[in-house]
Parts: sequence; C-alpha cells; structure tokens
Amino acid sequence: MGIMDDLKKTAGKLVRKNILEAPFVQEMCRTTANMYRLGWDERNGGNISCLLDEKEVAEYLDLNEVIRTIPTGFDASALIGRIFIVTGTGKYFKNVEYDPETNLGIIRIAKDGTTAELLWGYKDGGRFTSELPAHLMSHISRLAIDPAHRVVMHSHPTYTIAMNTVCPIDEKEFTHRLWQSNTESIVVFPDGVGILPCMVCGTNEIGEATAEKMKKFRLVVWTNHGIYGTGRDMDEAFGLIETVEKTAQIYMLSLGHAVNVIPDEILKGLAKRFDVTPLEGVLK
Ligand code: 2HA
Ligand code: ZN
Repeated sequence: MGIMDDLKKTAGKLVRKNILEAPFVQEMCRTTANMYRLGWDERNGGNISCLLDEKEVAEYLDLNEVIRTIPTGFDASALIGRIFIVTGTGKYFKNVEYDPETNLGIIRIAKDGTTAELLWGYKDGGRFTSELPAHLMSHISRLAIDPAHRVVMHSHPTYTIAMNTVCPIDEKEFTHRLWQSNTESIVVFPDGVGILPCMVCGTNEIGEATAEKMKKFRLVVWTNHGIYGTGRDMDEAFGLIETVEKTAQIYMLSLGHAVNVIPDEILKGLAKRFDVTPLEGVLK
C-alpha cells in the first residue's frame, strides 16, 4: 500500500467514533443489566438481538473490515447485508456492562445468507447466542409485518415460567388469564401471547416454530423455559415482557384464591377505551 492509502486509512480511523459510546452498545449494556437485576436472566440465560442501521454503524466501524466469519447453520437469505448487535453464547447478562466487547458482537449476514461476518466484539473468540436461529427467523417474520421492527429479546422471567406449570398450553387460555389479572395487560398486548410447547432449545426447529408464531404475535412463550418479546425498539420488547411477567406474578400470587378477576365486559370496555383490538376468540 502507498503512503496515501496509509494516510487515508489513518484519517478514516481518526474520524470514527468510539463504539463503546454508541447508543446501541450502551442500550444493550443497560438492558442486560436491568434484566439480570430483575432476576430474569440467571447465569447465561437470555439473549437479545437488535437490527442496526448501517449508516449509524459506519460512524463507529469500518464496514469493510471483517474480523472473522462464523457459519450460522441455517438460511437467513432474507437478511443478507443486515447488521445486528447480538449477545454472545455462554455469556452472562450481569457481565455485559463491564466488558461489552467480549460479551456482545456485531454481525452482518453475508451474501450466502448462511454466514455471519463479525464486525466487532466476541473478543475472546466467542460467537453469537445459541438461539440465533430463533432470533433471525423471528426478525424475518416481524419485518414482514412491520418494516420498523428492530428488536428480539429472550428471557427467563420467573413467574411467567411458573404460570406454565399451572396453565394449559393454550394461547387463548393463557392470554385470557393474564388479561383477567391486570387491567394493563389487554391494553399492552391486545394481540395476546403465542405459546410453544416444551421443546429442545437452541435448534433450528424451535427457531422455525417461534418464527411461525411471530407472524401473529409480538410475544411468544416457550413452555417451561421463558419468553420472547419483539418490538420497534428495546423499550417496546422490554415493556411487553415486563408487563407479562408482572401480570404472571399477580396471577401466581393469587392462584387458587382469586375472587375478583376482571370480567370480560370490563376487558371489552378497556379495549374500546384504549382503541385496541383484542385477539379473537379470547373474550366471551
Ligand atoms: O442463552 O437462554 O435459551 C441461554 C438461553 C438459551
Ligand atoms: Zn433461554
């Protein structure tokens, strides 16, 4: 390389901003810390992926510099060229804020649709979450419904999982019991909660099943495991999971003793007042 190329490269680096100060890195740090402290993400539990804007990422990284490539093991052709920030496999949410570059990675889906190009992070040689199939397939489902969709968030909130042990695997029944326990619920998730039966996690099969549910729901419960929330931003995905979990807590605390659940007439009134359309077939 000539001296001019060297100079250009140095100049390019100089104007680039510090990625650790990027809002999307900081938001991942804040969110994972929050989720850990809420008790939703023990050990290496949970994972988050967020679709990033290429122009914004280019303010921090040279998009021509691929650190290494990692095969994904499935076809994500619908996402070729898209860039995501993703939590790392085996990494603890409680540690992300202290070492984002090891615990997070920024990947771009390569032209073959089955390879991830690492642009930043996973500094210890690590890789993305084992639940990448569920994340990317869910992104594809949600983007088809809402081009503004950005975030897929997975977590193990305690009361939601507890509710699985006492409630049939029936998304209308599960949704109804939540709506009946807290007036906020029908307003926050009128579209209800999708449910998968207990399945082996980390596989393409659960990824495909999750993505299928995501064609209809922003929230999908994995029976005996946890929940997925999606949204246009971190607040929406987090707020959905937070509202389900709080409501599941109310449900579990009153289990067997409830004498004042919210009547369907009131649920219909709430839907009308807040101008939302409840999932069909839940209210009588
Ligand atoms: O990343 O939550 O579902 C750990 C998990 C697997
Ligand atoms: Zn999990």
